[in-house]
Amino acid sequence: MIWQPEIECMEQAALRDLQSQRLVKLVQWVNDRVPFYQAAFQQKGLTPSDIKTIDDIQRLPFTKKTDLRDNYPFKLFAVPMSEIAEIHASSGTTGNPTVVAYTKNDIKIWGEVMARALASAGATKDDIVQNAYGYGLFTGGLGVHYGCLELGAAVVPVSSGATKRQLKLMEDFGSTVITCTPSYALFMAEEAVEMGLDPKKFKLKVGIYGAEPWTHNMRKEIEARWDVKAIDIYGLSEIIGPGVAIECVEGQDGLHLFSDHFYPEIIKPGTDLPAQAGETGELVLTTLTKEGIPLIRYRTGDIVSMIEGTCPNCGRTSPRISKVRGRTDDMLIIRGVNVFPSQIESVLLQIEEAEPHYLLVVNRVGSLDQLEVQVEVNEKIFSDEVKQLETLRKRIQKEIESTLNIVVSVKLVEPRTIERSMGKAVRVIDNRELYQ
Ligand code: DLL
Repeated sequence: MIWQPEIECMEQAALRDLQSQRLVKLVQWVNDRVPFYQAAFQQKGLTPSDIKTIDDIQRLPFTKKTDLRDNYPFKLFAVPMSEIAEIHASSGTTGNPTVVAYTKNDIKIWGEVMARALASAGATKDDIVQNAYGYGLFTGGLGVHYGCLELGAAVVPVSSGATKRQLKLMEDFGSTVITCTPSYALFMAEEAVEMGLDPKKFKLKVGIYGAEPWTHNMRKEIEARWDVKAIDIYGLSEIIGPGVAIECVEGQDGLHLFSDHFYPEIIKPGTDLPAQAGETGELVLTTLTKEGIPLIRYRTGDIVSMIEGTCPNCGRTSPRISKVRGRTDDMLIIRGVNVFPSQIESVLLQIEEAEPHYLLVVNRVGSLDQLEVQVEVNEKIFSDEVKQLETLRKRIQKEIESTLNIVVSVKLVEPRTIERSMGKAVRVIDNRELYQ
């Protein structure tokens, strides 16, 4: 179902007009209210009247995560605190957290785009949505929650964790939609089996998974374990939270980006230059309608490609982004070769004997980088003879080396020894800083 067909299926020309109007208003809005933007525009010799259409967006300066941190906590807010309805923040492992804020109208728009997202995944008001994204400062829980209210679906605000209770509720309530990270979906399936339940027998029809990178192969794995459709949802707190883009259940082929609110550009990584049409690069987003803390040309760090044109599967006209391939800052450089963890995940998940649980550990030995891929195998394989395990280990090593063109070591580890995640999974431990 298309929640707002008059917008989601808008003619391209009308969409561009709307984007232009909104950009003009936004530039004036931040120039009048946020000294940071005023200074940034001045530095480029720009005044708001220079921005007349959406095509002028390329003249505007970029914003980055460090701008949010440097202006901690409230200096990028464009409205007085009396207008702010909700504040969220990233956990921020180092330095200041990233703070974001919403006016009442921003929350209304969040609910709307999330209702579009849920509908795109096939949810309706008849569904019971078990929302296992964390509630709290993380935007996942409340974002999905507002979307369910708007859609009219019954939301179960169970949050992440307490997995046994989670599964009991899922069974007793007959939840039809689950929302959580893909890694938590796998963990829940494992726990269900441990509890003597068959994940395929739950009433679930669809899972809406996001907040961390996951490959197509991981999708197959989750779909097979749960017998559900696995839909990819993308978003980030700085822009709104979940609800920036989502796949349609009809195609599961690219994530529809709600570009009437979030204007996308793709930039060649490491530069300020636009990528060619269809080329993979860094996603840059502008919040066209945000009041509380609008962001202009925000560098998300997420690596995607973009497909323009009407979706042949559902008819939405907004551009689609590919699944996120990784982040500019989680790309590993191993002896000069660029490696995304998702490339390794993709290889591992094609190997039947390997479980979808892995950890990448990078060390520096002498002056050389060494990547160790730890991967779990199941009970049956693990109890095999040493010789068979060694053959498997070598096979995995060869697959990774020939796909990625790097030398790696592979360590097979016992079932259920790699730490499970209820939120965003940690897949990489880079010890190289320790040696510097
Ligand atoms: O993760 C918002 C969200 C919640 C999205 C629930 C989807 C579902 P942050 O904590 O600010 O916000 O993290 C944002 O997570 O820049 C990406 O690097 C990554 N990310 C989010 N969704 C996806 C996805 C939420 N579907 C950062 N695939 C983003 C890959 C994703 N990476």
